[in-house]
Parts: sequence; structure tokens; C-alpha cells
Amino acid sequence: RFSTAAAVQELITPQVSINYTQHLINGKFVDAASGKTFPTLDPRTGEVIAHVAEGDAEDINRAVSAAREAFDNGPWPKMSAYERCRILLRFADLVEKHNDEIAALEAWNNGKLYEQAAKAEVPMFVRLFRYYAGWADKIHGLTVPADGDYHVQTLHEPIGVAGQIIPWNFPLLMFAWKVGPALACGNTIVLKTAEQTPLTALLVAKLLHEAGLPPGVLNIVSGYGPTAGASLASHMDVDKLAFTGSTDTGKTVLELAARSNLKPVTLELGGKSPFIVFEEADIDKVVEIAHFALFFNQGQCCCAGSRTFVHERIYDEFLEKSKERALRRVVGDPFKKGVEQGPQIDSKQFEKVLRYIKSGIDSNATLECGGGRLGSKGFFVQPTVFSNVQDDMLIAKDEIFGPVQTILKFKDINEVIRRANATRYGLAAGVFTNNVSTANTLMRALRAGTVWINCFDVFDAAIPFGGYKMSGIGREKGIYSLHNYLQVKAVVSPLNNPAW
Ligand code: TXE
Repeated sequence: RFSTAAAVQELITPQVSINYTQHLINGKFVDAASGKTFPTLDPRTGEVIAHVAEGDAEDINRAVSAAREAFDNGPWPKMSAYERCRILLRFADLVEKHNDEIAALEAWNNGKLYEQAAKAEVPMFVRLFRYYAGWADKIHGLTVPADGDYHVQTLHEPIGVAGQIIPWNFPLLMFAWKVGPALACGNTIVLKTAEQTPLTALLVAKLLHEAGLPPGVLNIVSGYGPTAGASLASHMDVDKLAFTGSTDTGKTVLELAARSNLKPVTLELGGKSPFIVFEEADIDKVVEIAHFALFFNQGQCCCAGSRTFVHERIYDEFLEKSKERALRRVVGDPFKKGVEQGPQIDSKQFEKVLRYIKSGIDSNATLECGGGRLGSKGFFVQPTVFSNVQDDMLIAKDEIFGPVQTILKFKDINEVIRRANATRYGLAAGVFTNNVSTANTLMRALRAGTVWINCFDVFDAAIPFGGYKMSGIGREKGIYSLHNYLQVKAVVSPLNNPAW
């Protein structure tokens, strides 16, 4: 009942050309210092779609020098905040104008649905930049009522050169979450994109320069983590680091930051988010939301509802309907209308997902549907559902990051709170109930950065996002994200100026 392998192979070439593959340093596209390039792939086929400049320590040095110069001596941090706001607004307009082209490149390089990119992600990118443009001229300090005859104020100043490392699952949105607040606050940036998805950041950065961004304010280096990424994290002239990716790499970059110049670090890491369904929930509706919460973006979401806890009284019906829904999921070419799921990003992630499926089978969870590769080309995985999942199984503990739903049974509220919190992660949670006191109890008891009640994956530029425990440090989006990119300076002067 899955779409056939033949459909998977009948690929549509996106109507977009790839014009930017070099690093962007000091406002110019340049080759890697070493002259090296690396291939970037189409996840539908595994075929190369472009060769991209491969950055290492020397490229990071050049990019950081440009960002340092732009911060210390360039116009950006000193520019009127209103002018910065207008540049960001012009940029948002330009992206909106090129919506479909940008979406096509995003889908091509990532394997995500073209419709999802065109109708949700690029518009959300635009919304995020308009939101941050709005903040640019509303950042100000306080007048502080200190004891004694002193006038005391705080200045909120940009922190300096921000190093930013982003992953491949939402290349454009991760760009917006990081670049938006850093620019609104007047910082300069060196961004290292994920090696799997270097293309759209370069395309939108070109538009940002067309909108009036001065050279050197945003520099982009493509390349791998242990080379380019590690050089950025440990650079002595980078004042702040923001990272999204795996918990293991998060630990590595935190250590690199500490061992170099103790730059402050924000981390947005993995998750194993509980999705809790109480007995009185509307089963049909919640089955659909639970399906979306897990399978959206091929299951490659840090906040995926990846532990579906269902009350024992509705468990059997919920399971049957979840399985039936997964069997109906249309997998195929992400450029085709009606397709709901494309390929995983690359062979490494594809193999990882298949390994976890095997581990689920080996640990005696019940494989309800799916369980293997789809087709013989690219990185497609069958939508998979496991029931009879126990908390100590690897599939219930680790972040699978693929289209694998694990369904667990619970009896009562205290038990499910304890089990939902028994994880090293704490990124998000979903609660489905019509009972106000159940909702009120869970929203407080769950140790997660976001609790969605009777909804899931509701994102908005103004809603903060981030993790408890090993899901991260700090918050992105909303007013909270600005704190990551500002220094607070206290300024104290006597009220009655002494006669010197
Ligand atoms: O992550 P990495 P990978 C999770 C998900 C996935 C797993 C592995 O479970 O299956 O992580 O994915 C850069 N110094 N998430 O291997 O390695 C790297 O180049 C500096 C959750 O892709 O964390 C890329 O730009 N940088 C997640 C970025 O880190 C380094 C999104 C992420 O890669 C580096 C992605 C190093 N030593 C994966 N090593 C989320 N939170 O949404 C790698 N990088």
C-alpha cells in the first residue's frame, strides 16, 4: 500500500539552478583556501547535485577576520536601529518574492516536501525576519534605582562576532532562528551550514546583501563539523556560539568553547518527546495529530512526538487506527503533489533509522507495519509503527530521527508523568485531554521546554523554544532569543558631579 518503487524513481527535476556554491566572506563569494570542494546530494537518488567549497580552519579564520572587522570598524553595529530594521524588512520582501525558487532548492537539497517548503517553511522564514526586524529598534536598557546618589543605567550592546552552527533538517528555519536575532541586535556572524544542506543559506544570503547588508556582517562557510565547525567553536575571536544538532556534538562544541575563550554557548539538541493521550481524547483527531507529530519532515524533527503514551482504555483502538494511518502514508518524490513523505537526508541517517528498527524487533516490540527500506534508490524508509514498546528499549530511549512511531501503554496520571520525565531529554511534550485539572497538572509536572496541550508542533516567531536537561541550553525565538546576542553593561555615575 506504499507508493511503489517505480513512483519513487520517476523523479521530477526542480525548476531551479544552483548559482552559489562558494563561501561567502566579506560580501564576496570565494573558493575555499585549499581549493577543495565536496559533493552535495539529492536524497531522492543519492546523486550529486553540486560541488561546494569545503571550508576548514583557514576559511574560518578568514570569515572570522571579516566579521571582526565589520563589527569593530564597520557600519552595522553603529547604524541607526531603524535602518537595520529596514534592511531586514527589505530582505523578507525579497525572500517572499523568490518563495518558490528558494523552496525548490530547499526541497531538492534536503528531500523534504516541496509543498511544505513553499507553503510553510519559506513563509515562516519571512515571518521570522519580519519579527526580528521589529525588534531591531526596540532594544534598550533600563534606568536602575540603585541606593546612594548615583545615576545607574544599563546599556544592551551587541555581543560581537557570533559563530553559528546549524543542522540539515530545517536549513532555512535554522538560519532564521539564528541569523535573525543576531542581526537585529547588531552583531556580525560566521555561519557554518550543515554539510548535507549548504545551498539555500548561500542563496538567501545573496538576497540579504541585495537588501543592503554591509559586507562582512554575515559570512558563510560550508564544510564538515570536525574541521570547519570545530575551528569556529574554538576560535579565540568569536564572542558567542550558537549550535543546533546532536547532544553529543553539543557537548563537544561546549567543551571547545570553554577550552578556547570561554565564549557563551546556546545549544538546541536532541529530544525524545512524550505525546500523552488520555482516555477521554477524541481518538480519530488525536491519532492524526500523533501521526503528524512523529512523521512530519520524515521524522527528522528535534521535537518529534516520539514516545506516544496512550491510556490503556483506548490503547487498542488508538493503535489500530495509528497503524492504519501509517499504512496510508504516501511515500515518494517530495516534488509530487499528494506525497506525504520523502527520503531521509543521507545514507548515515538512513542506516541509523534502519538499525533502530532492527533493535526494536530484536527487543521484542511488536512491528505493526513498515520496518524496512522503500524502493532501491535514495534514502526512503517505510512508515513504521511499533506497539508493545517498553521504556527500557532503545527505541523508547534514543532519538531515532526517522519515520518510526513507538506506542506505549499507561494506566494513570502519576505513572505517565514519571515515565514521560524518565529521559535525559526535555525538549517538548504533548498532552491530549479534555480534563482541565489533568492539563494543569501536566503542564507543570512535565520537564520540557515546550508543552503543547491538545495541539502539537505549533511554532511561531514569538514563542520561545529550547530544552530542559540534555536537550539544550538557552531559548531561541521570541524575546528570549535576544538575550543570547546582547551584553548588558551597567553604567554608574554620581548624581552630584564632584568638582574635580
Ligand atoms: O548531527 P551533528 P548529525 C540529531 C539526530 C541525528 C543525530 C546525528 O538524532 O540523527 O543528531 O546527526 C556540525 N564541531 N540531530 O550527525 O553532528 C555539523 O557539521 C563543530 C538533532 O547531522 O550534531 C552540522 O553542521 N561542529 C538535531 C551540525 O554540527 C560539528 C538536528 C549538526 O551535526 C562537529 C540534527 C564538531 N566536532 C541532528 N561535528 C536537532 N536538534 O534538531 C559536527 N558538527
